[in-house]
Amino acid sequence: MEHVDILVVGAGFAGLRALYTFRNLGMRVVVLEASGGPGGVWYHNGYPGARCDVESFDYSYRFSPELEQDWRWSERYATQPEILRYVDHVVDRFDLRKDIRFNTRMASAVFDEADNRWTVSSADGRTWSADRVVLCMGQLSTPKAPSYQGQESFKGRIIHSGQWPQGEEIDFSGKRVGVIGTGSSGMQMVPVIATTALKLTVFQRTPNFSIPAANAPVTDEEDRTVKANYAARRLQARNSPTGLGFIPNRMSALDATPEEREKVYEAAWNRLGFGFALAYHDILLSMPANDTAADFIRRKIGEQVDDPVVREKLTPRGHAFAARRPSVDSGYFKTFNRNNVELADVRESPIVEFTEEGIRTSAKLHELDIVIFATGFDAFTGSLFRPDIIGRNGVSLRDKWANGPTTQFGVAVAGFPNMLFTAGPGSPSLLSNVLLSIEEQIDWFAQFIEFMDDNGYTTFDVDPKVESDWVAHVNERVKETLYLSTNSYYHGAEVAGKARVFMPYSGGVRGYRRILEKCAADSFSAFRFTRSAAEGGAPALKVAQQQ
Ligand code: NA7
Repeated sequence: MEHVDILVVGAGFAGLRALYTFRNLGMRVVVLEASGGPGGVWYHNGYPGARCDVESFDYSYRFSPELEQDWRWSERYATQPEILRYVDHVVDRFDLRKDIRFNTRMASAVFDEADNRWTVSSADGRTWSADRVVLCMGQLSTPKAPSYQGQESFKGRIIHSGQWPQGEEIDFSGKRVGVIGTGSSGMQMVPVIATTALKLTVFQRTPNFSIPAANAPVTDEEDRTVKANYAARRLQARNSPTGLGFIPNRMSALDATPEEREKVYEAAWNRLGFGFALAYHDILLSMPANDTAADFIRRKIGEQVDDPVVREKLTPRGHAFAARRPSVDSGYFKTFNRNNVELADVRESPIVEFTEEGIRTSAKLHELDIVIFATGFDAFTGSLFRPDIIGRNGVSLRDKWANGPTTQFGVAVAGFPNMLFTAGPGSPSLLSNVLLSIEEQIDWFAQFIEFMDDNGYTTFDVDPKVESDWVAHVNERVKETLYLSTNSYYHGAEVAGKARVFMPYSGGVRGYRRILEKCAADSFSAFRFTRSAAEGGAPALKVAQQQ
């Protein structure tokens, strides 16, 4: 058994940052990673057209000014291969590889109350003993796929967008391809696959809002300008509600004249991507304000699609814009004007079964050679529920969260001492630039751990009352928004039977940081600390106070 100060689980963006940061504190850190390489979900999201829909300059680490200056992004929105090249560069540049155990899936983590340590076991039977565990396991990392009658009989190939075959170039030419799902993954791959496939059928359940990416190569001048002002850009991102740098228009959409709105929306449509949602500050707060944005987008979508029947089917109705995750696309809607592309509306004609030849809907049989499930992920809790994570009194995280996740500040759970996690339920997470949120949290974890060490505390835990207050606060904040007006993975609607609880924190990146900063300024008094008998005599309990 290997003894470490901190065991990090996951070598995606969060795990790598955690390793770098904790190692710099002088800690012995080991990272367990189930995959064969670093990058987290990006390692697996290798489908054609996969790219980040946050701008490259913002979806990159801020901890090293030298890294910021040296790395040259080639496009405004980086492709998956470029992101993986960046990740590899970071791993090598900061000599992280030696402490990452690849092909090592955590099977269990058990808190031992006798010595206040975690025993972590891998699926292949290795074990580690750790003072602390930091879970960086991703919020959209555990793929989910429907299971259809007759699926096994299908003679073609089935691939999930989030489990794309490694090291294999899939050739779609001459093939009849079906894509199920029209979230970001489906919308990104459809325009690309359509260019080579013989026939592409898109199985759509819910039409999605999408803003054009306006992707383009990063010019040398842009690169120079951003790099000359990187610190200011980062600051703006940190102080913006979503961490993407967009400062909301203070005006209400309802106070503008139709002509003014048209101008504002047109400018946002042409350039802002996700920033469109902040074209007026109340787009996500008021349904009438949202309607003005949604109407504009619906019109814009309509202008791109020639066939009136297809146009209507592709037009999102019945849910507020951005209340579920919108996409940022590159030519998705125009793809349906191609002769080799067909839209199969599975709300109108549901999928009945797979056959040897393809997919039979209630309308007809679609003959297919390849089916791609772009059906998303078991969000937020999927990865955390896969291993057995056992806290005090033998309680598993699965049982503790049976009615939905409960956390303190989205970083720790009562009854699971010395365990922290990044971008989880209760933090801005998927409502923000996740990379920025991860870096903010890990910097705070470093402060937290140093505080414990400086004070001789060996164990922290969460007061259940503080935890339930935080959950109540998360639930209160979301009521100010439109997020609850529709079903989405933000509140567990993506998996049948999953607890319906709103998971991310909607109070914004800046508001969240202020709460963490206040907690640190108050000597982290919202947490419970103890010293081990061995190190400080009788356990000293620092009683939790309300934050
Ligand atoms: P998403 O955004 O969760 O999208 C999944 C899509 O798959 C969505 O259109 C779903 O329709 C559809 N889906 C899921 N199950 C089915 C079934 N059974 N039948 C038909 N259609 C189905 O996942 P993505 O991979 O696209 O994107 C993940 C994240 O990556 C994204 O949010 C960004 O953060 C980037 P539904 O809307 O549920 O009706």
